[in-house]
Amino acid sequence: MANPFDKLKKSLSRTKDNLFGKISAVLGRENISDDLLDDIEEILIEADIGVQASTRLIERLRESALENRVTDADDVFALLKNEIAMMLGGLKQSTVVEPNASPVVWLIVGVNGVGKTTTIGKLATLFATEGKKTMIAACDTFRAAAIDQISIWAERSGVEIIKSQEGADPAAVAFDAAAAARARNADILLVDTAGRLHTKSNLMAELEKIKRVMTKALPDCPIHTKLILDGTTGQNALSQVAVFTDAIGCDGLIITKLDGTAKGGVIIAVAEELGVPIDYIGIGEGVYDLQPFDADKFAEALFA
Ligand SMILES: Nc1nc2c(ncn2[C@@H]2O[C@H](COP(=O)(O)OP(=O)(O)OP(=O)(O)O)[C@@H](O)[C@H]2O)c(=O)[nH]1
Ligand SMILES: [Mg+2]
Repeated sequence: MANPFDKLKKSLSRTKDNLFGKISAVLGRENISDDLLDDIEEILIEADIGVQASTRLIERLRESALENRVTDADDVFALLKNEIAMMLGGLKQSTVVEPNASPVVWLIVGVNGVGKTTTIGKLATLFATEGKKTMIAACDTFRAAAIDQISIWAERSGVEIIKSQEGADPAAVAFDAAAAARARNADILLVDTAGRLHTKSNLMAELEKIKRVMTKALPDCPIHTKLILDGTTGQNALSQVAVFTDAIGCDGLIITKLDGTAKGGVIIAVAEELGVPIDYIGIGEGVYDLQPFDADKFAEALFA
């Protein structure tokens, strides 16, 4: 298996080209000037880093250029790398096993197609290999195919799944899964949820109900809500965080599909503007294509 950092670098190569390839091209052209800084700012914004983070990065570059601490392309890259690592590093990740309270519940939520079910498959495999007793609740009962899909992932990762029929009440499945996880002494219960119902308010009401049932069934256990974002959607990811946070709260993000997209800069916008911790990133469709998010490594991979 490829070394994880090499894999990360390879996955981020399109984002990197979109950002630093373009910045390299303008830096080769002229000395640092206001015009050049404007060009760099435009590249940052176009690369989905967001206006707020781009403005801050340009301000830092301008200050450093005035003080003569940044004079050539290498200095510009070193400064951007450090600043980006700092923006990303301000976020704390959540721990999977918390003392004296098991199971820990992770409600996996997000709009349709972002990679919820796949991410649960990857997490289940990861946690199981780390020796954590992991279980899955199949609370996306909206489509029969969803139950089949999560069942395949459960089998692949060798973890137990609690499921029901298509059309069953997801909150009832959640209740059964909570009881089973407690009875089997599970360390972590991963809850798959629907991404689309008839309306958005239906979906939010359903997620809220699942959360309520979990909290009631496992009153002494930490119930986390992890929002899955598709890294290829760019700035739209920011509004998804706002919608889900308002409706049900969310204490961590998992950003998927960073492989093969040029829009991975959105992770910097998310960190700078929203401050919600990023727990993991998805960098492929395979079971091992998930990495804990590491700010320094991520920034390093963007410049390596
Ligand atoms: N390239 C890539 N594809 C991914 C990644 N994560 C998920 N996918 C793909 O995205 C597609 C949708 O994934 P699902 O896991 O079914 O998404 P979901 O959020 O559960 O979808 P719904 O249940 O319909 O809301 C699948 O084809 C996955 O293989 C990733 O990190 N990289
Ligand atoms: Mg799904």
